[in-house]
Amino acid sequence: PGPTLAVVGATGAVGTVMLQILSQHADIWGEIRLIASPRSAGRKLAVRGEQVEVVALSEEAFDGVDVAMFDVPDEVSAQWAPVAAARGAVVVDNSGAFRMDPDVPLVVPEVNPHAARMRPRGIIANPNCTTLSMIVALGALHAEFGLRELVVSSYQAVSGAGRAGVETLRRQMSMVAGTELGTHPGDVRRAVGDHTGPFPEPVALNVVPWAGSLREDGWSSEEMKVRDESRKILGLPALPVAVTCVRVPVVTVHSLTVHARFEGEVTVRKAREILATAPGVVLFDDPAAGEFPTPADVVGTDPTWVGRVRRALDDPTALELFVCGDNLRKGAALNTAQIAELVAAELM
Ligand code: 11C
Repeated sequence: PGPTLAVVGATGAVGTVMLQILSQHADIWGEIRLIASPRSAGRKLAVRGEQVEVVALSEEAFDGVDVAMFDVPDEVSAQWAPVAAARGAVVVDNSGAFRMDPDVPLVVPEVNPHAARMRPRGIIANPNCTTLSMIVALGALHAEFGLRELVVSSYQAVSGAGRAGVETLRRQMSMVAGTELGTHPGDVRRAVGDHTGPFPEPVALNVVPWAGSLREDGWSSEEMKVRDESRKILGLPALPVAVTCVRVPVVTVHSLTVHARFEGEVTVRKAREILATAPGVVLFDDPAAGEFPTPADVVGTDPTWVGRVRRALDDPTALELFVCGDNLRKGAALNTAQIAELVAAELM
């Protein structure tokens, strides 16, 4: 039989997509063990067409596990990923706990697969979903043109904040549907009252220029992650990155506008050729025909979709792009599964 895989956090928003992906990909695993908090233990979940009982997180739950995919809060990963690694599992962790640890590689299989082999702590980190929603396309352009600067704005879906984010948007939408709200200052806020869930402001009929927690000098944690993680994945530790993260009323799929400056002059023709042939990227860019990616079409798909490819009007070394990626698939569960599959290939 193939290696034993543990899925830790199997019942969450990302865990649910992980089980779907494991059911869709080539079946390389022996046992798949589902692990979650004691609250969820005993539940049965479908994976590979079978009902599997969820077991509670404990040291013994990792006995015999070769690869463990974690999607749990940072503090749970910080405590339990080293436990799983000490028991012999290679951990692929989707929290923020280890991403910037110099002894933990941060891996995107299309961009830096070689990094997955150097893992002195037995832990490989999976990037944040906002970084992942653009980095495959940027990695392809960097390989050809040499990236020198990034300026990005995100349009992030509520499922980035987990099930609570989705429930909050759905509830707020039911509160504003069929009304004339959105026409007077504060009317949407009064209508949704306390029901803002994980967001600091109403997200229905609104956009919120905030994701994550407050960091130094007014930056958000999400903005710092996009900067730090992009630098680490691309191997450009001094890359200038300016980023503003914004939450929008979309259930799933993060979008970004990207201004990318390169070493020398670029052409749209060459950029389109690169994006059209890069693994994991789909170029969907014909504005004359009304063709550009939007979350409503991209949701549930694997690739990074790129449209609106233009050369900067005032800088022949820079490109403007609009990028969409499913934050639960490539942004989280799919990239984690791809890394786990790289490790499994080493073991077999
Ligand atoms: C969001 N990207 O959309 C965040 C959630 O570091 O993995 C993921 C947080 C992380 O809110």
